[in-house]
Amino acid sequence: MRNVQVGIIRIFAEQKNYILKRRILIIGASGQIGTDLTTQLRKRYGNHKVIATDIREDDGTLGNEGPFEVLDAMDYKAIEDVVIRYEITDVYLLAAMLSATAEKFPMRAWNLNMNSLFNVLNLAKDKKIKKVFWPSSIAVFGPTTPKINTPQRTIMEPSTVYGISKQAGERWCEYYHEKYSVDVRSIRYPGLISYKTLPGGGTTDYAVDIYHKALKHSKYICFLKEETTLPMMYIDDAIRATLTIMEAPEEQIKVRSSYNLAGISFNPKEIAQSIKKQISNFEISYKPDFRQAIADSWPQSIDDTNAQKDWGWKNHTSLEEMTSIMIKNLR
Ligand code: AKB
Repeated sequence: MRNVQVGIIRIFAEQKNYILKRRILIIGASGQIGTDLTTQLRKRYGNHKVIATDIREDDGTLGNEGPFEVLDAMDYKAIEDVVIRYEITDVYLLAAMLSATAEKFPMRAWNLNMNSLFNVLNLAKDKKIKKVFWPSSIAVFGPTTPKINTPQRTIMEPSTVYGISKQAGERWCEYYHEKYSVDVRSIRYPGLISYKTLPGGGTTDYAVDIYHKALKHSKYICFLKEETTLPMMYIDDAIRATLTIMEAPEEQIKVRSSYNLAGISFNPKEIAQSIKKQISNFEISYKPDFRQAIADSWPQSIDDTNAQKDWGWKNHTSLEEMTSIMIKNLR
């Protein structure tokens, strides 16, 4: 009995120590997820405890709020140096090449997406950091995957360079957790929609670009066909999911590859209709290109029962709400 009590006290003391000492490193902080995530993490834990880094110089946004460093996600020594200097405990690795760009530069995409992950997983394996967040994607699924309500565990034969790298990454995350007890947590993000950054080489990015063009020119030429339904999510929901999974007690995280996450599903015709309600002269036309094949290989909707059960996930923002927020802020 006494041993159990001593054990519990020790776990609480360790947890308290970790919370007090928590220092966060974000790699790829200037991208779509990083821009919003850095601000939210700084609000939660304090500006000086969240170190934003990116391969590009800061444009004055993140560096004004707190520490910012130029950092190459492929450079293990440089990452290790930042980890030691700032006494980092948690790393969010957001640097990656997205689906459309990765089709043009397969080897560069593979090298960036995989080597950056190994750099961070190895730091955790060697106990230099405590916790890792790594984003996966609906791109891990492929043409042979069931398209509607795609389950957590199902056929996964991705047919894109990006999808292959994310699928391999998921296997490595699970492996490092099983073999080396690395506390790595991950979400399969759907297409994300936000207003703070411009589209960054993804296939779902049409759903960001469409708002910019609607406000500027009242028209948009879509590179996907009108009926191409894809899983999507407003950025605030995605950030809330990321913070929730990272703050959940370790034993609640039962999936160590990556969690399915459902938001809203819509196609170009439906998003255009929601924009037209606010910009009545808005017109959409369609000119599908190579990105159509990528979109056709992905699911239309996602079953996220595991995320709901394990760490209480629930999406909030609807398509209509998202359209109002996007138009108001971009205006
Ligand atoms: C992309 O379109 O490449 C990304 C994704 C779905 O991961 N937004």
